[in-house]
Amino acid sequence: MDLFDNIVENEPRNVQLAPGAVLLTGFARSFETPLLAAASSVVECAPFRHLVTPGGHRMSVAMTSCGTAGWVSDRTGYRYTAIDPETRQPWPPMPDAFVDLALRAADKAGYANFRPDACLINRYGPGAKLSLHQDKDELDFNAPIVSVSLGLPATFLFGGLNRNDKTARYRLAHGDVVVWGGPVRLAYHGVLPLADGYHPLLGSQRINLTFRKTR
Ligand code: MD3
Ligand code: FE
Repeated sequence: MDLFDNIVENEPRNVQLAPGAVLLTGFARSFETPLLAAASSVVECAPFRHLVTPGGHRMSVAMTSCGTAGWVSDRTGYRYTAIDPETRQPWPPMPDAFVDLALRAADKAGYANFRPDACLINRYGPGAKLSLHQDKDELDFNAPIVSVSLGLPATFLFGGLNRNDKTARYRLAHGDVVVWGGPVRLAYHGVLPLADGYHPLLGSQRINLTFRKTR
């Protein structure tokens, strides 16, 4: 690979992964500083926690939320709540930098006027993974989900509408944004165990933001 190849490969691209799924490579890179500052302020009010699944397993990914709804799991099931059960306070409001980025990314992918009411923040350390699942706790499947990857790269698994459908693998790197809507909104997806590494801004972590319209 010569220098020219490298420049071309690092150019931001819009890639259609499947009908309804658009990868905007590097889209969030120019917003990394305000996004990470906003994420830190959310985490100060609503700390990361390892939720327990209905099956009783502690999730390896640490999570928190902001917006008027936050995602919660415990022995009784999964749901969105207005109150953070840990702090017993409303979830922190969604920072302007978050709303702005989600709206712009959705717009670029062809989904005008995206107004998320929840943002889940996932923190992966080395070895953390997310098993294959569907996001179906939201009430409005017409709205897309916008995901933003920050920090260490991860291998993302993207399947079909049935758990047993064949999965494709995509590498998601710092600043990559994916908009998931239309036919893939209910597709199975997951994240392979995070490989150890070092990112200049985030150290040995990956942070993923997912913006959702839950109602
Ligand atoms: C495809 N997060 O929070 S983001 C999740 O990297 C979640 O932390 C992963 O899955 C992460 O629920 C993946 C990409 C993503 C998010 C939602 C989707 C892909 C999706 C919904 C439908 C189809
Ligand atoms: Fe998901």
